[in-house]
Amino acid sequence: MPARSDKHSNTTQLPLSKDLPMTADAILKDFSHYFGHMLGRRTISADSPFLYQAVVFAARDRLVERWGKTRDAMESKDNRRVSYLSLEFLMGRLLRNALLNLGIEDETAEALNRIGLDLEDVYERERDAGLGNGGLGRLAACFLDSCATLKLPVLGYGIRYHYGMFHQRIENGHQLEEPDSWLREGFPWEIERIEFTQAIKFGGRSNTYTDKGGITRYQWVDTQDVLAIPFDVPIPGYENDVVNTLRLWSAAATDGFDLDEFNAGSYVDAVAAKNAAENITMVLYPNAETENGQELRLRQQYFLASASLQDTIRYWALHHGDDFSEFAEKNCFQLNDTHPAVAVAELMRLLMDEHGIDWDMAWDITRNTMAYTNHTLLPEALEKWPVSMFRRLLPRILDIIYEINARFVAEVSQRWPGDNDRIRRMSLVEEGSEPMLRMAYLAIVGSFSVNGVAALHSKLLREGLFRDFADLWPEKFNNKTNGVTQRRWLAACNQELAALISEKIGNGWITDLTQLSQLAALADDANFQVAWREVKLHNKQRLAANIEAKTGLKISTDSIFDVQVKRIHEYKRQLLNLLHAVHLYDRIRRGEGEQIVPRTIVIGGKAAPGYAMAKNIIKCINNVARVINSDPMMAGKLQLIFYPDYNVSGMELICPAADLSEQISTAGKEASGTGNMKFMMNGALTIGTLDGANVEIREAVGAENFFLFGLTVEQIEALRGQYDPQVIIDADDDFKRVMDLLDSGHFNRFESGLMDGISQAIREPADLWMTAADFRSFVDAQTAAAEAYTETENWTKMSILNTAASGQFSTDRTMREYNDDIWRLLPIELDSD
Ligand code: 62N
Repeated sequence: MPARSDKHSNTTQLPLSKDLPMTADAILKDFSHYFGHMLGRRTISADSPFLYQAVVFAARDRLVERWGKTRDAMESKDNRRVSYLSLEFLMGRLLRNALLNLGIEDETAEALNRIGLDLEDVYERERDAGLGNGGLGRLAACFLDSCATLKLPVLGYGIRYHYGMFHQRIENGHQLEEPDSWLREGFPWEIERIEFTQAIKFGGRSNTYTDKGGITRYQWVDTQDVLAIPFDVPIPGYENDVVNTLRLWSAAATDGFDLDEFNAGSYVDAVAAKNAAENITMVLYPNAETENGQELRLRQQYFLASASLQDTIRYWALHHGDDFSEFAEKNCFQLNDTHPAVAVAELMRLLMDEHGIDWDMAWDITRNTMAYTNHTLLPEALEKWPVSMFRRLLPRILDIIYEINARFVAEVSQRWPGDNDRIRRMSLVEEGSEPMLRMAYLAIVGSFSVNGVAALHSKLLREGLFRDFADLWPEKFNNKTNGVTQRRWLAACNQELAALISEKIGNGWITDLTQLSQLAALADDANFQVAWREVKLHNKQRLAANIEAKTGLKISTDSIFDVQVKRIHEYKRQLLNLLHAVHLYDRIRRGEGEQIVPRTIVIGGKAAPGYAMAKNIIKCINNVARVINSDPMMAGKLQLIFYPDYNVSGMELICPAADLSEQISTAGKEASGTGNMKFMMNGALTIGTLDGANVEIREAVGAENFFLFGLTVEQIEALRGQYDPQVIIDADDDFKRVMDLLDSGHFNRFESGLMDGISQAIREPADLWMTAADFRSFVDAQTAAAEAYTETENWTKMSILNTAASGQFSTDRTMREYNDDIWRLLPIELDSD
């Protein structure tokens, strides 16, 4: 191939040698080269990190070839592209999915076999890339997989945290947080791109001057700059030769950083002070819903927004110079919640201050490129920042937000003259002793699209949280129900079920999940049912081994695996699950053991380190678990497991093994849920409330294949103000006994008072989560589920029907909808097409 010159910039392209073969021979040869020559190792032992690294390098070479071709195809077309801005990408492990998508899992396994190694052991060496808290971060990762598979030109922009989501250790039932130094042995997937480094401004002040044309312009001066260095991670599509990019920014000090603040004698101190800059990307904030206001967090948000926008504009200038007339046609920024919402003001600043564009044109561009996705209905979780903090850290950005607000308020008062209350409600600035910026409102005002993540959630946004804005701009609001990628959440994590499905209906479901509906015709087939149960049993055995390795507890696979894994939060109601566990314990103790269907309850999830109630819930679960698991009366009937350090890799073992999926949030509180979809896809039945995407799951699978319980959103709202949990408890003997057990000290013999907090929370008339209100219907639905489980053939049928009906919960569908309604991208056309 001849060297190719680039018409836009003064560069030439290095011709790649012939494409690398995808054979076991070639993979083994490359592996040996990396292990022996590059990493300089000779001794092969299964648990060596270098072995894992050498396998990654061999795979990465094959990705890099396709990466270059993808880039060439995009550059030659200059088509519209999307930047997905997210503070979190919860990628998990990458090797198995990379090999699956490249179509070389068998060849790589064969290559390693020849030198006596097992690819499965190599997979186990990889640490999770835990750059996210939970659903929001994992959704971003699933989106990237689907976009690459659909050949959509979507670039992920995030932060390369040095420390990802903390590891959870359980000691005497308490959660202890340990740092996740996931980069310590290196992250062989990434490629550092120092050539695209950007400078990010902080502090200083904003200044006006008059330009050559006599126009007043603004300048942000006397700043302390921090460098943003990008690290690229390849994102392969499924067997389509597309490789997209996840670009993660890492902070570094500039050479001049702070040096002038020290005298000549303090050179060493001055260099040490570079830490302040580099701290920006040190650690992921582990808050899943609230806890706001940390200055370092605002720095992270602005750092991501500014670096990513500058990178986009740098690329734009390569092709278009200073002509921004088509910028909005060719670019779109999808904001993953309000975390990167400061991008609205930052794009205004870059266009005006750095590129000389006037306000009206800059605003036109901004409002036609930004799109905002909301992920929460909890009003207390909406991000707000003190104006004073913005003034200190981002003075020029604050100017711009004030100007946006002034023009916006004028628009509102023109539409509703004299409606001062409405203006106060809608203002981007919340007045008070400490004025605050409302980031969700900034995102709405600055975007052309605002979406929720499940049908119910989007409806509640329009009618509740964002009602005033939906009145003003109804056309902006839309729904995009979440999904999950079936490549990771079925094909890779449940290979036995995947093989069984493909044997019957072919493997088209891997890129078209709706094909799973063909399984419905087999739901009554006796032989298929036997095979289906066999796979579930193997997956339960695999999880049992994993739980024993982690906790030392042996669990019985001859029981319902009843699973709730997700972040610990009051609205998700792990407490309701615990009440049911105590109720079963109580029944068995009172001699009803014969009537109890054996059950293993698994609860897993992390609590935000500052969320005392969530940490207390973990402790209480562990205390109840210890009593249950050590009581001989419970043997063969009931076990309660707290799964420690739940993460992406944990879910890959858990969701294939579950019989019953707990989705039990208070109606109107869970935006969507995505774990619910992973469980359904793997043949679990759901016990759930009418909340988030549960509503759509139940519609898809049919009410008869779903265990519904609990109050609806409307009933919850109607009950507020007259809710009296004590009356509910007193009227229900089962509930009374459960509360008495909790209050008696039975589960906390030497820890007096431990259960008081949760007991009081359940009895609290102002309990936002109304746990007691749903106790009876939850217990009844659990009883129905247990009875259904004993009818093995019918249960298997329902399980198959759940998988069969999960087709719409693929992120392939979600991404098609984003693309049809918001992004309007053309697929990447490779030369080979
Ligand atoms: C989840 F700003 N949200 C939803 F730092 N948030 O709860 C779930 F405080 O219902 C959805 O299915 C899912 O998004 C995907 O749409 C969620 O995971 C966070 O992780 C989060 C992280 C940080 C913050 C706030 C929320 C912070």
